[in-house]
Amino acid sequence: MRIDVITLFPEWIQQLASLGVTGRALSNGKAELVTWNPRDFTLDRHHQVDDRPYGGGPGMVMLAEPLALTLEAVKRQAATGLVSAMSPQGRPLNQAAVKKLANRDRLILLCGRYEGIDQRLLDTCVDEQWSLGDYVISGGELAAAVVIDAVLRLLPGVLGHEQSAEQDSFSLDEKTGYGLLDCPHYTRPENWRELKVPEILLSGNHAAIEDWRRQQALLATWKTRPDLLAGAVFSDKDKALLAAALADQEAESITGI
Ligand code: 9D3
Repeated sequence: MRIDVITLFPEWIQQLASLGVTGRALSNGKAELVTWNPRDFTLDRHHQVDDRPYGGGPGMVMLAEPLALTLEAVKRQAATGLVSAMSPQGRPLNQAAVKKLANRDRLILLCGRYEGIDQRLLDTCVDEQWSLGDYVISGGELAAAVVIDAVLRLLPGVLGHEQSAEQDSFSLDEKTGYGLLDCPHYTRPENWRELKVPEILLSGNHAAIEDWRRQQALLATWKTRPDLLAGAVFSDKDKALLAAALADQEAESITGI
């Protein structure tokens, strides 16, 4: 996969090239990361990339022309590809969107700064906009970094264990059509400051362990992220596991154990 990132802070994005999963994917040649600074595509003496908003108001707006010239240079170097802007006005990113992005052989990520980008550039040169969610961050670079990390770890051969990506929370279960939060995890020691590892995980009974993990995942999702279960049609097994977990919880809250 080739990823082009248009940003006023290319060094932030370039850091990814040396770190963790993204670093490995890039050094293994599974992906190529190229950054472009719109400041290098300004034609004036001051290399101006932003200006005051028409109509007044706080902050600055990114100029259309340097971004258009940058995008034209990107496309000269590697034919076509959808242009994705990182923006608080975008569709919220989720794992289903990440999977679709990972299937492209090219990503062009445009990072906004300041109050935003001139709307005419968005209307004519940008194909889609992605947000990280309903909170404010200072610019698109962190969002692009998130997209790049989430996408690269889905590429074949990037993660150590091929299955890891598929087992993650939120990977929509093909069979049931709903995604769950992860179950709790434990490692040594068995007794840490008087806190024991759940007995079942030490039992060696793999079928029972699998059921327990599924049950814990269902319960965690039900309690913390009921939105992930909206419209879910539970299998009979999941229904039984969740009902039993909720009944246990109810009993605990009554008896206080
Ligand atoms: C008061 C209006 N603000 C819009 C919510 C102004 C504003 C805040 C932050 C304009 C731009 C930004 C910079 N943020 C991003 O570029 C951004 C972002 C975000 O702030 N939240 C979630 N996802 C993203 S992706 C890019």
